[in-house]
Amino acid sequence: MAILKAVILGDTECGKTSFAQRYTTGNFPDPNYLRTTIGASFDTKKVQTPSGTEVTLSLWDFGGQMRFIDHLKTMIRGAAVGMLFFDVSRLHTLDNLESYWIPAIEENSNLNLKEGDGERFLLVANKVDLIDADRIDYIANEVHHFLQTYKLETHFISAKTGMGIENLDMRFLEIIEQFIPNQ
Ligand code: G3D
Ligand code: MG
Repeated sequence: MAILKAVILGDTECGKTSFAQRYTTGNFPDPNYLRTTIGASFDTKKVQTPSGTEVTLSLWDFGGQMRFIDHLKTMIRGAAVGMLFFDVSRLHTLDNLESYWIPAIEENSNLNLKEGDGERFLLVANKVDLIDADRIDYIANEVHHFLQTYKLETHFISAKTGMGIENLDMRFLEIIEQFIPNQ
């Protein structure tokens, strides 16, 4: 079975671990048990692409502490696909994707997001349960830049309520299918 490496990147507290837990176990973790991720953690998940190919996804979740920067490099190396997380209630986390996380990917891999590899990633706008609809319209406008510049498609989700996760999952499977490494 093909193994595909996927990375989840973005500032701390954006809900990456909450999402990864829900994605691999189906449950939102009890915040009392959600400790700040130290270094990087990874989990595997067997998925089936739309055409029926089975793939083992190794999903890497980076903790975000800069003293573990070496883990970040290891994590990014060899990643085929991924998700870039920001928190809709803290929009500087969106800016940091462009100023920090996208350059970090490009420096530690042979991917170039502006030159087509943006299609390997999804932009994930998490915590939509915290904001109202007007605000979502405003943010949809802000993320348009990422679509134009990197072809990064945005998904609004709540790792807490589960909103938007089914769509994100379906779309991610299509991307996985497109980038399964040759056996
Ligand atoms: P990280 O892995 O990106 O650092 P975490 O983020 O998954 O550790 O989540 C950080 C905090 O945000 C946690 O709360 C978590 O419960 C909360 N959170 C994650 N996703 C959502 C969401 O969709 N909506 C809301 N409202 N909260 C979310 P604590 O209280 O532990 O800091
Ligand atoms: Mg975490």
